Amino acid sequence: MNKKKLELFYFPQCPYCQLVLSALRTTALESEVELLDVQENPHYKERLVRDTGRGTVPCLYIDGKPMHESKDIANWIHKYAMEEQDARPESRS
Ligand SMILES: N[C@@H](CCC(=O)N[C@@H](CS)C(=O)NCC(=O)O)C(=O)O
Repeated sequence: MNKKKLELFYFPQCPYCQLVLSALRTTALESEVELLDVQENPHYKERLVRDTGRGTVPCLYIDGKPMHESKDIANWIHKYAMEEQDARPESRS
C-alpha cells in the first residue's frame, strides 16, 4: 500500500484540532503528518483559503485533497491507520 501524503492545517488552541491530534496520537500516525500551524505562518492560511474557499481548521490534505470537519478527519485517520496496519507484512498470517 502506498503511503499517502498527509498535511494537517491546524492551530494548537483550536479544540477541534485537538480532537484530530489526539486521533493521530492514538493511531501512532503523528509522525507521518506534516503539521501546518496557520497562526504561526500566514502563508498556510492563505493556501488553505485559496484551495478550499474556507479558512477553518482543522483541514487534512490527503495527497493534496482537502478534508474539513474534525469528526470526518478523525474517522478517516482511524480507518487509514487500520488499513496501514493490515498492509504491514508482519501483520499478515
Ligand atoms: N465544525 C468544524 C469547526 C471548525 C472550527 O470552527 N474551527 C475554528 C477554530 S476552533 C476556526 O477555524 N475558526 C476560524 C474561522 O472561522 O475562520 C470542525 O469540527 O472541524
